Amino acid sequence: MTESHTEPTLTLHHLNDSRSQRILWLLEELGIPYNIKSYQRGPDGIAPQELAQIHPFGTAPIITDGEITLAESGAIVEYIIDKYGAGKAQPPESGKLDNLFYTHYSEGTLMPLLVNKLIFSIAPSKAPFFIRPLLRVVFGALQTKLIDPRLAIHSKYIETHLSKGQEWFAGGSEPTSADYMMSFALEAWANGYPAVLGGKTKEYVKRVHARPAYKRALEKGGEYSYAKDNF
Ligand SMILES: N[C@@H](CCC(=O)N[C@@H](CS)C(=O)NCC(=O)O)C(=O)O
Repeated sequence: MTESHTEPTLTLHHLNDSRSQRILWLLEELGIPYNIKSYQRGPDGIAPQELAQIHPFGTAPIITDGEITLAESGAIVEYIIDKYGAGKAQPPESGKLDNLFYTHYSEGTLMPLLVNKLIFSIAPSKAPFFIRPLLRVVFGALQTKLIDPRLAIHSKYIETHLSKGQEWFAGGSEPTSADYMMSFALEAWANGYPAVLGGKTKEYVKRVHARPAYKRALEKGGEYSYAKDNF
């Protein structure tokens, strides 16, 4: 009998140092056959134009699967688990609400705060040199008054949740959509601004990084700045 090698229909459009790393981790955990097409950010950090030819947003991740083209990592995570999960990555009954909450909270609230923090930190250095001192004062005040107090609230909230003695956000024995979504936000936070993160949260990020599937995802995706555990 001859072996049949059918090409996977699913392709992940992967940008270096980006949210598409969480999709790679998911695909490796689930053991789903997939193609990967890699894109590199330019020197300005912006995604290359080729990504906008796949989906008008031009951001990562994007997947294509037969006729389907899908952007937005939360939608992609849910689509893949639903279509290819074969019963894996499901929360226990007791963790369904947590799974729902953390799956949406990551991109809905946490990532916008972290992205604002990043923009406010780097904006002054992008301005003409003579207005940089003024901008440093303005953006510094915005961080201190607006962003940092909120990040402190969110850090405490996440730490309290992860202090209940459970390994994963939905409380089961394996990662679920909540973890695929929270992993990127927390590893980016741990690498950029670790001081305010709690011990259980840091342990959680290290737990994600220790998964064999996560390590395989790193090999497939190439250089990724947020996988370092030096926090
Ligand atoms: N909420 C979207 C955000 C997508 C997004 O902003 N992706 C970033 C990478 S982490 C990107 O492609 N940035 C490059 C650019 O904006 O040029 C998602 O979760 O997919």
